[in-house]
Amino acid sequence: MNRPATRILRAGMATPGRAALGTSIAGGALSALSGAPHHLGHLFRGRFPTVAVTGMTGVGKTRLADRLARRTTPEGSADVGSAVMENRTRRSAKGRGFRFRVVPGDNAATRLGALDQVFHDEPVDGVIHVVAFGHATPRRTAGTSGTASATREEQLAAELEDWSITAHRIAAMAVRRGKPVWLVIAVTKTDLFADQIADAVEYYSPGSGSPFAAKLDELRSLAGGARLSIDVLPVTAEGDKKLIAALETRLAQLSGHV
Ligand SMILES: Nc1nc2c(ncn2[C@@H]2O[C@H](COP(=O)(O)OP(=O)(O)O)[C@@H](O)[C@H]2O)c(=O)[nH]1
Ligand SMILES: [Mg+2]
Repeated sequence: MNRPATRILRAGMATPGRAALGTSIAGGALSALSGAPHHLGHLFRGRFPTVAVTGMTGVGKTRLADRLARRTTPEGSADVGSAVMENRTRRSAKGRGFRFRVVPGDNAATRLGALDQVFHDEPVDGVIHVVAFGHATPRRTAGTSGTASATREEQLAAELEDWSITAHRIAAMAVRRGKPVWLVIAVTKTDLFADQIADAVEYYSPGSGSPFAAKLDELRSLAGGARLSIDVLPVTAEGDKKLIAALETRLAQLSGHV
């Protein structure tokens, strides 16, 4: 379980230079401080890498983003599925951190707008695509009672459809962008399938021959290997905290924090 999951790192895709970032901030901060204060917000926003959190409804995006942002999800009050973009900020020591943009999983117009925002208008530095190996919590249609249910096969099919849409957006962004983009496939809810974690990681890994992998391979060839790094990491928002810690370590590496 602690063995590193599939990790594909492209040669020459070193982490963004910390020195370069520091220099531009230091230089800019002084002039902004003495000048127009409204520039400050923009300046500091630039310090934290932005991360899109994608994946279908009920898969565990909000929970995971809350864990990463050290925020407690209100028990009971949390509605599965959200139609609006959720923003979470993780502030860590030494002024490092992340801005997470949780893209709504529901196929509403708001989702399209959110996808445009994170992959086009204000392109993110990285993407956490959340999957749950067929364990997404089905969303009940408003006004109906009884438990919504879907088989694992149906869930995996829905997840695949969701992934094709997102993968195309990521490919388009990677092609357009001058700098490399990273993608982490976060296989969450592993507490629900603790004995199948290796199988799940395999299913979501490039080159594994699964339907999900086929789309991942397509994304890699569209985007170009040097432009995109892909990690597959098992996590859970409910159980083993070591898995979240491993994800955080990887995010820090990918963002040049360490
Ligand atoms: N067992 C378990 N349940 C989880 C985990 N992550 C999320 N959930 C549950 O799955 C449901 C959907 O999670 P949520 O984060 O709202 O999904 P979202 O629609 O993708 O934002 C909620 O009832 C969560 O409590 C996890 O790691 N393990
Ligand atoms: Mg949510």
